[in-house]
Amino acid sequence: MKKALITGITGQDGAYLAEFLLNIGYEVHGIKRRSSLINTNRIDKLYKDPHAEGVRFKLHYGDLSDSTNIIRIIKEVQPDEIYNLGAMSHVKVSFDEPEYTAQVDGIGTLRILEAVRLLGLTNKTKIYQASTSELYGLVQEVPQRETTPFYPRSPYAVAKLYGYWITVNYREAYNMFAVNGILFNHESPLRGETFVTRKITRGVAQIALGRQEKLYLGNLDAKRDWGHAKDYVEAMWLILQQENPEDYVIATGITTTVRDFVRMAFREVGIELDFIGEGVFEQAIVKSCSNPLYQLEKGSVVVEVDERYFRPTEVELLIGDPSKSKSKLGWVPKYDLTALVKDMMDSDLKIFKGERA
Ligand code: NDP
Ligand code: GDR
Repeated sequence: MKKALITGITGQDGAYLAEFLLNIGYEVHGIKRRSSLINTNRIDKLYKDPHAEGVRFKLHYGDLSDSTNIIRIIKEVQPDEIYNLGAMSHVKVSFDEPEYTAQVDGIGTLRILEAVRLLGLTNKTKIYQASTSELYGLVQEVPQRETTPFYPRSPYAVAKLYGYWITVNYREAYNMFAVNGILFNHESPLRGETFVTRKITRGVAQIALGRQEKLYLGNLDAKRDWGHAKDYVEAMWLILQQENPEDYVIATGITTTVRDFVRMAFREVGIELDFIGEGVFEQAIVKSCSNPLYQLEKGSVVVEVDERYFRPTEVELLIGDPSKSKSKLGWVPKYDLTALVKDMMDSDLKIFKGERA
């Protein structure tokens, strides 16, 4: 039975990846941080009493800022595969916590690689590094592919740039199977609530149900290549199953503005919008509401721009070229953007109607 170790198992991707790996027969170990409140909501359904027989899902306390626990856990688990998904993953927050972000997202990656090397596991343990389309930052080329030059635009992206290159360096220096998945934005009903897509789907659900008047957002012009996290964790696994260690872009190849994502989410509940005004004065108002369940008056303002959500340096356009992952990995995503928005809206409506925890 193959053993996988996942850092960031309590996050969006960690939860989907753990479920996927358990379904294909892996023993899955995860590193979770100690917190004053329980932070395992996303993986609670995978949890089994460790006293029971044949349990294949195990959690260990740890933190990417502490090499000693990383070494101890890797020594204990002796994993065949490590998925390094743990990170301070919020771009805007990284401007407020730049040093911590560098410690965890940058040096944290080194801690994993070095632990595997020091423990003599270079021939056994394959390492997946969660790299990101944020590395491309300021547009150098579109669509962005494996060979596109990087130009990071946030402390988060700069930290991830270190993670990217230290992974490449350990691969070349020590002949390790250490690889980067350069994943473009991927979302789901499990997405953190302060990332823009989930903020929108939660906001739309609450507005439709009459519990909230408006949604405040930042840059509506930003363009992202959005896919579904369920599809993207399968790509992570495929990358580690290849004969040769190589880096891959995982993306849909289609880009959409934040404004259009808002439009699509409202459309899911039968509400059409008009956008009026420009820049910080832009607003979305209700043009029509065809769903009798939701009593929204024509002309009411449902979205406003608030400059507090602007970033000191923004990434305006991301669009990935998934040709290599399609041809070499045979990766085929099942969700398009419409299906993603529907999945997220259905889930958030259920949550706010009290039909789902
Ligand atoms: P989330 O923010 O949902 O999850 C991040 C995970 O990292 C959580 O489990 C979190 O723990 C954990 N974590 C945070 N700080 C530490 C630390 N100091 N030590 C150990 N663990 C820590 O992110 P996603 O699941 O969306 O993303 C997974 C990875 O992929 C991240 O590295 C992210 O940067 C990267 N990525 C994500 C993309 C996306 O669109 N989702 C695209 C490209 C890359 P806790 O639950 O306790 O906070
Ligand atoms: P991103 O995701 O920065 O691309 O990083 P996020 O959803 O935070 O922002 C996407 C775009 O939307 C704009 N935006 C807003 N963003 C947030 N969070 N809140 C708002 O109110 C808002 N209004 C507009 C942003 O300015 C931005 O342009 C995500 C993370 O998962 C990273 O960890 C990952 O590496 C990248 O995706 C790929």
